[in-house]
Amino acid sequence: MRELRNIVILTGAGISAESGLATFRGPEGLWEGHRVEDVATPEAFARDPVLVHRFYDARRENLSQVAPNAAHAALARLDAEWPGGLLIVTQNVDDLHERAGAKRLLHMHGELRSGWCRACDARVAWEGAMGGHAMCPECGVSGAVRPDIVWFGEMPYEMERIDRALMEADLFVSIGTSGNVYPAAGFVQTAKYVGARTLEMNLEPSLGSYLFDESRIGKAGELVPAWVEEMLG
Ligand code: BV8
Repeated sequence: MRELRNIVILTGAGISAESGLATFRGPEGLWEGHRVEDVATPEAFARDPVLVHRFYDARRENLSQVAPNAAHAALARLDAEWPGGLLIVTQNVDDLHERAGAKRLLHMHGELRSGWCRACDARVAWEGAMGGHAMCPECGVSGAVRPDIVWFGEMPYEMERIDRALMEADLFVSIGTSGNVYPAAGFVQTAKYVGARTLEMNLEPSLGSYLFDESRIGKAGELVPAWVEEMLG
């Protein structure tokens, strides 16, 4: 049994469900209100920036109504106490991982609390509504700030750092994700390719469930704290 030093953890909307944030494919799925191609693509933003800003402004506003749950807290504890390598790669644009205290964390699909100025290319912390006429605090240009979110057809962030961590992983863990969206849904194959153990924790089997050495079905708020207890003993 290979010594277990380096862990990569992928999280999706399911880990934030118990905090009251809608998942994408849940019954009242986030996209049911809007067709994804109407709100989460560069074409949609070019076509109707007001609608897209309203969509992300509403989600940003909603962040202040929710709090991290036991699964976020357990991963923050593991991050603080695990002596080996650890990287939490989240597909979520909410800030619940960092509000729970996680540090070794990256948002591969961007963040609601960040703006991207297309005039000066700066990424700037953003609170409140953004709207189409927002002024960039860096360069002062108005109307060039867009949500700092990776839309469909756009390259996810920090893919090199993610690939490096996957190459060195001894354990790959996937939590609260349906395995529909790439390249995230392909990480389990990369992990298996380098001989890492693979574990899934999800409310139902994901599309890639058959690829995992172990699948634990249930709520993240229960499964993740129990798993972290096992890891830290
Ligand atoms: C790209 C930000 C080039 C926006 C997001 C290969 C094959 C097919 C298609 C493609 C492919 N490669 C690329 C594509 C196209 C596309 C894609 O994958 N399309 C899909 C729909 C078929 N991918 C892209 O466009 C990506 N860019 O490919 O660039 C490239 C190529 C190679 C290498 C590099 C670059 C960009 C995709 C990113 C888009 N932006 N988010 C926003 O948030 O508004 S994606 C968004 O959707 C999320 O970030 C997340 O990634 C995905 C939603 O999935 P989940 O998080 O898993 O949520 P979901 O609701 O689906 O599932 C929740 C799960 O939780 C369920 O299983 C449920 O059972 C479970 N659950 C619920 N409650 C709980 C729970 N589990 C535990 N406890 C609970 N309480």
